[in-house]
Amino acid sequence: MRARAVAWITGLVLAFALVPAVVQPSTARADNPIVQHVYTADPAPLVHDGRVYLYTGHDEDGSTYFTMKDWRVWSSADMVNWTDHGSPLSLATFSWASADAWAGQAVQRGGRFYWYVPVKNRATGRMAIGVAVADSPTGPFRDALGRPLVENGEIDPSVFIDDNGQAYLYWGNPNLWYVKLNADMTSYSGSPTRIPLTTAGFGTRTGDPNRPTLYEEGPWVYKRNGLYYLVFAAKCCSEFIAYSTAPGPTGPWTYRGTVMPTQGSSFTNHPGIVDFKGNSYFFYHNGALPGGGGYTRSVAVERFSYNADGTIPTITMTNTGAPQAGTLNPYVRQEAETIAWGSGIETEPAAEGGMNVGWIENGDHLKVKGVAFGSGASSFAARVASGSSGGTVELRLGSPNGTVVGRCGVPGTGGWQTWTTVTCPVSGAIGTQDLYLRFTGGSGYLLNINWWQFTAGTALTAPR
Ligand code: FUB
Repeated sequence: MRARAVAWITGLVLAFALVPAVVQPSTARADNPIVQHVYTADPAPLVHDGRVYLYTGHDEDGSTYFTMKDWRVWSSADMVNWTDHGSPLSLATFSWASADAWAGQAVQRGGRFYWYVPVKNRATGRMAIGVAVADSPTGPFRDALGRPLVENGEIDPSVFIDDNGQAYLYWGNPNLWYVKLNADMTSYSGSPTRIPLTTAGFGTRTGDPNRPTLYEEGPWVYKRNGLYYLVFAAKCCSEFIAYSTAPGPTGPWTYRGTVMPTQGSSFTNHPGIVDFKGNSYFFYHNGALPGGGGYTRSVAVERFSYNADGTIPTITMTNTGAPQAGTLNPYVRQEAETIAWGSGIETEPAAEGGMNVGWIENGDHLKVKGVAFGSGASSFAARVASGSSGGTVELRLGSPNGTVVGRCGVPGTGGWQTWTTVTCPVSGAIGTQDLYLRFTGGSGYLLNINWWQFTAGTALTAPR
């Protein structure tokens, strides 16, 4: 998505008009949706080693159907600054898959990461569940089996590992299925079992005799305080998120009501719930970006607290998102693709490894939220490349037009992946601030940036 800054802000205002819960006048306060430079859908969060990893689908720009070809991974240590890890899983990973990179979930077991996804089986033309495996939460992922794990034409796998080590795979639309996974996480015991879709278990749908309950798709299963939760997308095609609970992983399920009402311009929604750093978070998707809608969705997050009896409160979509869980340390290397809000930028794999921010034009910016400068920074370093004549990285506080605390010139380096490190003095960066990297220069693409880092201390030279 190569949104330009002005069109972006105009579109943002329009988009927020579509989200009735909260209307914020300033882009500076917007942290939902989580990602601005591509459309994302079907969130599946996973907490690992002090970070939350977010596995999503990827809606193509201008899409008019669920023509999805790859999945994306993001991660955050604070729920507001999200690092883009690119696309370590795509249809091409599964030699037997032809289309429909739809809603999946990744789980960890025994130091490995297993990502369960629905895709269309080229040979049968039916939807099947594949499983990919990696040694790291960000991949690279490879097809674990070279064939579907299970196939019955239904979608949206969710995997839950109980305290006793037994893992369960749930999936389904229009039915709801489970099967017990073996400890290898890539095979199962017994046959897929259909969970009875009773109105007591999954609520009452009116108007569709073929679907008497609210269950539609997108199951998300977990356990909290001995109670099993099955959160799901309810009632196509203006979906809301509902949930059921049970005393065991296979039921019997009791319908508990709405988690998130129908809101926004996407006719689907999709749940993901985790606890992180002592709080609970609900992930979902909507159509809140410019150009957004039912096939151009974006993932967002809200913090919530369970009621004392374990029920889930009603959660509404906001554009402010979750409060920041901690601060960001500017005195260690930060990836440029760690972003709270990006305007006009894109990302791509960097020749040096990881991702870089690119397609930067005059006036584009990155917001990094809650940067803990403490008693002050003296200098800034950035890893940059430019296949043109370069530009300037302005370091501003509070807003894209806020106080300038540093300016770093970037020369042409002879190529968009020809990297060099530039440094410049910094003055006035004190306390905890929202940092904006604002890019200026001539016309066309200016520069790429791979990472940045401040040095603590007192500046000898004021910014020019
Ligand atoms: O993203 C494609 C499909 O839309 C997912 O599999 C469903 O859950 C719905 O979100």
